[in-house]
Amino acid sequence: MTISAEAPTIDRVRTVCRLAATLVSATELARAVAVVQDRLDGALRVAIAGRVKAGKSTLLNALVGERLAPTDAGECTKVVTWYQHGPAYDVVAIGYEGQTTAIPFRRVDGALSFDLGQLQPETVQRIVVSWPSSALGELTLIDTPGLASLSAENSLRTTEFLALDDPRPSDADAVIYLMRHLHRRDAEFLGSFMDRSVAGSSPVNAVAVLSRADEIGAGRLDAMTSARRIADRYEHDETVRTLCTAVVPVAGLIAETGLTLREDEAWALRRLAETPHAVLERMLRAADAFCDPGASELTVELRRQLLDRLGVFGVRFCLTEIRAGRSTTASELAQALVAESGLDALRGLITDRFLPRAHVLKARTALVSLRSIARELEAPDPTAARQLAAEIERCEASSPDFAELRLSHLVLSGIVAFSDDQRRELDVVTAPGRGLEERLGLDVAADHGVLRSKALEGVERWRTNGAAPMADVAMREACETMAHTYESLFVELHAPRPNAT
Ligand SMILES: Nc1nc2c(ncn2[C@@H]2O[C@H](COP(=O)(O)OP(=O)(O)O)[C@@H](O)[C@H]2O)c(=O)[nH]1
Ligand SMILES: [Mg+2]
Repeated sequence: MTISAEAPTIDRVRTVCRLAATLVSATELARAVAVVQDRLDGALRVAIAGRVKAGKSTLLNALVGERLAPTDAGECTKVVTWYQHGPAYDVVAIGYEGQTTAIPFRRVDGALSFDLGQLQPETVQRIVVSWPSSALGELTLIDTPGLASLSAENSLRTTEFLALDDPRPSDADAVIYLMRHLHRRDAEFLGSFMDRSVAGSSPVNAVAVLSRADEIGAGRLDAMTSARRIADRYEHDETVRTLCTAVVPVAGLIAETGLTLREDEAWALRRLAETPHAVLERMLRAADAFCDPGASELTVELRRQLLDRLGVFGVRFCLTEIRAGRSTTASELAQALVAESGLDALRGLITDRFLPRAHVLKARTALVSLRSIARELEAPDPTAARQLAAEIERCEASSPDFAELRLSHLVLSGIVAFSDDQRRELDVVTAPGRGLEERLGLDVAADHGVLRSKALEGVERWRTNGAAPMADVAMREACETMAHTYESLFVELHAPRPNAT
């Protein structure tokens, strides 16, 4: 089989999939190959990972803008759950043998509610929620039960899914990792998750969230500013830097409630804002004081609900907005909450870092899966297994996209020490979805000749860097990929372009 050098990476992987389908057609692996093929055409799969109660399900709801993921401690929070776009509302449980069972569901106060009924959680490999939401158009979000959860069994289910100490591939193309406080186990966990890939382990598909950011500073109004400072510190931490490229503070609860705020809740907040200042301050010191029956005319039940939906920080924030006359209606409060929550920064990371690379990240996950299929094929058919493995190698080695992914990995994980300027250059020149001029660091109006000489200069400079006596193998490889990248830009400049003169 030959793979054309020009074929986009995902098409090359499709070709390998077709070969795999032929090679395994008579075996039990046929279904596994079909799954890999299907997923190449589907949305990018982003897992939300982190310890139990880190705020994963709440953050997922914020990203979707609806309360779909259960945030209580019910049975369903113990099972890996996929939230994907679908033409109709549908919830199914998928067993380990691939068998599906429809799960009844309903909406209670706007929140999706479902339970496993007769099914035992240990027999369910995952739950799939299909929902006609535009937020799920490009992304399938995967909620995980959480590491070091209430029971050792839950942790096992998460590690199994993320394939930590298992040669089996992970189902996710990218990961949002939630951390409340950085401790060793978080770093270890993130490290092992990244430590499997087509091109070596890669921090290029992971971002971290400093979650429940509103709780930093015990409900004070400057919580998000403090959280930003802590997130910056994490982002510059040597260990964290090798594992993910960015850390953003997000108050998932504030975002979730902002996106689903009801008129009656806004009304209750406005009533509460009429309480004398001194009384309000006392109420906001602790949950008990807030719910003290004599403290306000609002029923205790309503106040409890407000606390559940907003936390102390969120209630204080809304009351301050109302008293200052900045936001009073439900839609104004909703907007202010979302803006304060930090959600936009996370959305920005997904849009800038994950989505433009979606096809390469999906191709990479597919190759990891195919490689594992090739290993399983070893026993029933060693010749076919070798043929498939060789084709996977060839596909990986011949794709500039994989080479660039590996380059980013080498640099971001600190294996190759680029200077800050070189890191910036790498970011610019490999930026997915950008124009040639921008990738060469030049103005859109730059002359063709200037573009060409800039590309050539890049090729020469990186070849020289790679030939330096101190450059080790990894550095030489990184410099060679940089040179190749400039070379391909040079070639592209010679390709006929619509406006080229
Ligand atoms: N104050 C505050 N509480 C949060 C936030 N995110 C989640 N929580 C609360 O923390 C608890 C656990 O959240 P959940 O999303 O179920 O965490 P998970 O176990 O990681 O899925 C729930 O009571 C949430 O209401 C947040 O951003 N701020
Ligand atoms: Mg959860």
